[in-house]
Amino acid sequence: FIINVLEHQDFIEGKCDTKFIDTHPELFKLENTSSHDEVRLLKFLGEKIVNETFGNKRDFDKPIIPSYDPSEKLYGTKQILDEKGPEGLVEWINKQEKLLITDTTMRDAHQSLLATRVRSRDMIKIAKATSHLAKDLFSLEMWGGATFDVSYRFLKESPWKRLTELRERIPNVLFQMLLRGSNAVGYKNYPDNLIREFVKEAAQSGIDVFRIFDSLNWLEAMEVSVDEVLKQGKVAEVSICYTGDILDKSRKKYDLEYYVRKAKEAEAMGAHILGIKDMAALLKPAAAYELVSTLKKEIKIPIHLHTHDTSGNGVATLLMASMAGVDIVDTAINGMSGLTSHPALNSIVAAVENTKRHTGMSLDDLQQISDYWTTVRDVYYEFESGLKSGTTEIYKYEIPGGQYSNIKAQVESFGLGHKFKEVKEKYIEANELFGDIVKVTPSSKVVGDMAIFMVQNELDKGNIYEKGKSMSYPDSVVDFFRGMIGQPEGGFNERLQKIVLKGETPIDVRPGTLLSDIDFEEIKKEYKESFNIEIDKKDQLAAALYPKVFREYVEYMCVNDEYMRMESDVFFHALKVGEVSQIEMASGKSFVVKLVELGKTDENGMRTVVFEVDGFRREIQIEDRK
Ligand code: 3PY
Ligand code: ZN
Repeated sequence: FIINVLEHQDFIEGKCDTKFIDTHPELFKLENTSSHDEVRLLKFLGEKIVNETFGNKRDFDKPIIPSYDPSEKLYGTKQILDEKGPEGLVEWINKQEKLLITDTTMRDAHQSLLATRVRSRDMIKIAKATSHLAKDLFSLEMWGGATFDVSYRFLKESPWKRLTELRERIPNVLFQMLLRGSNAVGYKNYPDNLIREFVKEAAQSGIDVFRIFDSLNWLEAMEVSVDEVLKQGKVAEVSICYTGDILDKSRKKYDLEYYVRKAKEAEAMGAHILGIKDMAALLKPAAAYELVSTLKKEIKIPIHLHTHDTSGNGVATLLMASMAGVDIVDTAINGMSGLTSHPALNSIVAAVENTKRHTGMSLDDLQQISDYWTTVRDVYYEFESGLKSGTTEIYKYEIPGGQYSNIKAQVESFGLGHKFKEVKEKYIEANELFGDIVKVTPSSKVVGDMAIFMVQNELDKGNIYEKGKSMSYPDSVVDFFRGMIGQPEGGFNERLQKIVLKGETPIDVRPGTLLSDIDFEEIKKEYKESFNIEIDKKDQLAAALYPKVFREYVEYMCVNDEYMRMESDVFFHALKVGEVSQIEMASGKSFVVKLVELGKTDENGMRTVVFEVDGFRREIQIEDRK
């Protein structure tokens, strides 16, 4: 049959809303009465096959979900928080001699290794086993950072649904998210009412620990988020980003005294836990010992250390921090650890066994979870960064884990692939020009964009003040100098600021105080008018945070299904010729689909793809866009 819907004029012109299909039942009078679900599915697969995979696909092993005792009673950190509140949890943490462990596999590990592409399906399948086999975890970081944006933009799934589904399956371990202070889970400052509503909804949907940071370590910018987390009765982990090298006494700006001062400010703000956020893996082992042992004397709240393994020194850093008395450390299950990701969870557990900091976790159980992820990871091979070994050049460039694995592709997209090394060198120079700032989302993007701009325009520290006078700078750089990202330690480079702003006066207050409130009713109305749908608070928040991305997601959903239940090998690579797969749709209905053959492209540029669905032959024509 021909899929009639694709040929309807309204569809071609994009004038579809969620009622489009319901109001045109004639489009579905197909031979063998194919269902809507089936039509959508074949179109999805056909598109991928004709324009991406051509019916080829690697063989992937099936991930094995480890067995566990489902009758086992689960009582973990989540129950401690729910029963005793954040203060009770802090008291419990302070009493522990064991090293507490956070697993970042479901958030930062794949954000840093696989461009944040890991789908909910793969997390949900291992969720129950994780709740049993890793029941002694302190927390699971499974939300925030880039996951929100990427879920809608690339995976076409709702991050809210991920949160709810995981919460249902993991009732015993705290869920943790990364919140970029006034940038929430985005790249710019948002109005205060959006930050508050977002925190409230996230807390009510299952987030327990909010790791809050500001990309310039400007604590004022975190006040609204911290206040709302406290109001929600959840755990506020106020984080200070680590940059520079406290062991290098010639670098004065970010010395030990700086971190002690910031930690005390965080404690005074009402933080339950202090996070040390070493996003670029710059905290060397001996520095970790010095920093943690000093902070343990200076503040009373527990310390949670986050680092990456880009240099190859990550495990050593965590072990030295453990010896200095750090309370909690971030790790990733071994199959998803190392390099731009985090130090390996199982390895840390093994390293502290039979010491007073032993975690109580079972290496055999953790191995099974790691094996699952190793197999799952294979399907995501096209998102791997290609980095093969740890590199100490990170100490020089100070590029965060996620950006380091990404920047090569970004540089290539500007046609500057051959100048990659030069861009990295300019990253150092751009940072110096900005007065040595903390580099983490979104300030790291400012430095990265500036570095690329400097290479493109042959700018350097010497010539920028003359040659760069008449140039217009990347939006992120302009925003930074306008004060829209916040106030950097030590202030702006005013000479450069004048060149970039060209007469505009920068702000020196928190941008949130100048932004008007988001009108959620207005957003609701807009979606009602455009798509004839009622969107709830979660979707309204997504629309406010990412107006374009969320609108495109809703448009996509108008003509496609939600493929959250589809296996990732099919989602990313469709089927190879001859392959048979049982595919589950959002409605719960499933089809047994076989890719029979791929026809030739006809004179109108259309290609026929032949499937068998539940034993019936189906043909679909897809535009060949190659
Ligand atoms: C994020 O902001 O997403 C980060 O992971 C920063 O390190
Ligand atoms: Zn990180």
